[in-house]
Amino acid sequence: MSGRRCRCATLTEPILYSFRRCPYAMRARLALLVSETRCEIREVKLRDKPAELIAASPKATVPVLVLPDGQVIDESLDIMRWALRRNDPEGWLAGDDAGLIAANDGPFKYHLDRYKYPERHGSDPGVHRAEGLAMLAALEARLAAQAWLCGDRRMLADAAIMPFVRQFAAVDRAWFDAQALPAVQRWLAGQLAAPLFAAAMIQRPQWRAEG
Ligand SMILES: N[C@@H](CCC(=O)N[C@@H](CS)C(=O)NCC(=O)O)C(=O)O
Repeated sequence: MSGRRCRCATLTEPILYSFRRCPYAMRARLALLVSETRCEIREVKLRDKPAELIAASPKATVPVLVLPDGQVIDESLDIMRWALRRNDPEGWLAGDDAGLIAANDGPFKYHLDRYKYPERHGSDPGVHRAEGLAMLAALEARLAAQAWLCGDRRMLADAAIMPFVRQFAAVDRAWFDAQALPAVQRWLAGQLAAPLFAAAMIQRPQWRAEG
């Protein structure tokens, strides 16, 4: 949480600056939906960020949530936890496995980026794919023993990590499907098929300030 406050016109519901395909924004939207938090979702383009987003959060990453009182939350996990502390009908906060999420957001994301975008990083994608796969083996071990990362139902860790595994899988779907990761593949497919994910992925036109 940045502790910043937005000097904007009085809001009646929170505003989420979001980018549909961003995995961080995706997990924020999943938590906002499951917590039944009404908000206005403003779809932005990363190459054409609105001034309102930058004014609210100068680091200008998405997602950014601006609350009706002007408080700004500009870290996806903080948005998830904020929303779920308000209302947590599925008990997601019981599955807030900070260690697992940190491994995803740190090393797994590092290897994902260097596998997915070798030209940006000057990286060998095969090396980083292998590192990512080794990390997925740890998830496989958990998911072989229980249906979800923290137990027998979806919780915060599942929603926080899934968008990154989805990206990893999508780089080369045939290769991913051929790996010995049956539990991870089942876990991913289950989340992608869920109505919650469909709701989180609704397409919206690019938001522009009126006037
Ligand atoms: N730690 C941040 C990371 C958010 C992030 O890096 N989002 C990317 C998009 S997936 C972004 O906005 N990057 C800035 C840019 O591309 O200009 C969070 O969890 O919210």
